[in-house]
Amino acid sequence: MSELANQLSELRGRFDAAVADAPDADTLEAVRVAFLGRSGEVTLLRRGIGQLPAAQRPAAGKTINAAVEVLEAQLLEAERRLATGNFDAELAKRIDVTFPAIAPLRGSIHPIRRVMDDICAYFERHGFAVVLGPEIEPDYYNFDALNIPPDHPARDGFDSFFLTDHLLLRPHTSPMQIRTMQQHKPPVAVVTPGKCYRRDAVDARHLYQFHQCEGLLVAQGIHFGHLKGMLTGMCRELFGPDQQVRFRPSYFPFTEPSAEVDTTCPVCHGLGGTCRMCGGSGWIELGGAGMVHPNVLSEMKYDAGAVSGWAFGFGLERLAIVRYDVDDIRRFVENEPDFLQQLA
Ligand code: FA5
Repeated sequence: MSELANQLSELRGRFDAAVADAPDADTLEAVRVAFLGRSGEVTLLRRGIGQLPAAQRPAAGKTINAAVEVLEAQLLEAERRLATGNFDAELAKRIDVTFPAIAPLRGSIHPIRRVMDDICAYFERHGFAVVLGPEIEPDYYNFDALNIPPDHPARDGFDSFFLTDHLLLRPHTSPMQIRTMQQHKPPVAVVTPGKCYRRDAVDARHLYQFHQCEGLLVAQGIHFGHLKGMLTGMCRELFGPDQQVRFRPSYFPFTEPSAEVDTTCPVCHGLGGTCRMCGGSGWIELGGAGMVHPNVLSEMKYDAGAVSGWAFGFGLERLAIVRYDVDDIRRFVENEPDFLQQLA
């Protein structure tokens, strides 16, 4: 082997070891400079070609060029190896594949929907049908047929959104009493949940869009005791046996006698004072109820002498406030995931 070949072979040995030991890109660059740089060992060998006899120079040049190609390929390969190695090391540092996976966010049924479903299930178990009705109703269904003529002051209590002179967003679900009795002869037993709208100022217990569930039972021999029993049973089912419920005499043009149903305020627990939920009374109103007025039965061509009935309309948000111990009705429409998750 020529002297040049010997020198190259010895140099290769050291080059291989240096490349194999290089822990990072900077060291690798230093190896490149030491061997292939302007004053590197291989460059010095190339310069030595000039001192060889002319006949040997072309072969020596070829040998050195071939060696440079091999060394450069080796450097490239080492660079690639280091880059991938770093990536794997970074990956190992940042990702612990044994760490428990983050569970995906799960949706849940909205608390108002849950209350609605549970009320419907309770009444269905007692033989009632669930029916739904329109949210836009003529004033006849909202008022006239419910014994509230145009000049009746009770209309003011249902601060309504009128769309035209005679068409409005329903302020209560009671129009469904009328639609039910128009379509069916007695006996009828329905519950009808849905959205209602009123021009009420929003506060801890009022929204301008809320939900009610109406109930209507008309048959022979129905009396107030049946109403009281069914509504007390519903509150027990929703709230448990310890929540106090009271029937307070009240007035609705479409029922006689009428009552409002209250329960102990879930915020002050009946203490009143400056409680902003109950306004200091210690009670919050859940809904209205009463025996269907004979004028309404007659308007529906029912024989008021032969059948009697009761009706009720409860606010679902109010029921949910009590059931889930919520301090403000607005939480049900803010759709705050943490709040909804807590009640899921
Ligand atoms: C009525 O709407 C009658 N239609 C109820 C009724 C039906 C009486 C059948 C007799 C027979 P009232 O206006 O009181 O009644 O409303 C009933 C319930 O709806 C209230 O007790 C309350 O729970 C809920 N409610 C009324 N307005 C709002 C509001 N702005 N925000 C949230 N809930 C409301």
